[in-house]
Amino acid sequence: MKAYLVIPTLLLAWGCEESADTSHLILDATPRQEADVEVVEKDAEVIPVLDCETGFEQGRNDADAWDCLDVDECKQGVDCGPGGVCENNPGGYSCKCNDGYELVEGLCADIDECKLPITPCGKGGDCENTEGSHHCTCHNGYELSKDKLHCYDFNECGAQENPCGPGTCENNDGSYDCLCNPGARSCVPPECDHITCIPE
Ligand SMILES: [Ca+2]
Ligand SMILES: [Ca+2]
Repeated sequence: MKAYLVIPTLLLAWGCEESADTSHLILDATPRQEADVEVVEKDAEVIPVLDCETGFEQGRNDADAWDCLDVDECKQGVDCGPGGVCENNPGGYSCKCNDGYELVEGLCADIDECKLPITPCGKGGDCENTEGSHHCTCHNGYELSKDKLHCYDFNECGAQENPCGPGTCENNDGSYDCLCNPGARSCVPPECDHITCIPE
């Protein structure tokens, strides 16, 4: 729907003694008269009143014509929270959340990874939530990943020195077993400082 609004200042700007004929003014232009014509033309502009949809507002487009232009909500101070950035789009905007954040009621809020059914640390470590991430403290038999976000089983059998001594090492989740050679027996803490085989 379009309506039109005419700003009615034509006569006021011209004054009483001038002609209302614009072509006449241009032909006989003096600097002062040219200035008057400009004012008249500007003030006589017909401004349409546009019925813009939500997210748009009336303004001049690139071609200097009146149009419904997208409102950039991001430049109007939309708050996405500390963990996200505002992204403008036609007719609206969205909050793009950083890693470690999720959209909650329109804001990017920290994800509490430690409250997930299976925490990123797994059963091999304790989880501590942090803003935008989390930390893991790994139990014995587990090692921390380089990004410090996971605990993985440590393969004791892959170490340079066989922890079983006279026996075969078998890795398992969180520990390892020793299958002792003939003439050797299993020894576990606290008798020995680690799981190993000792001579019988
Ligand atoms: Ca977190
Ligand atoms: Ca292991």
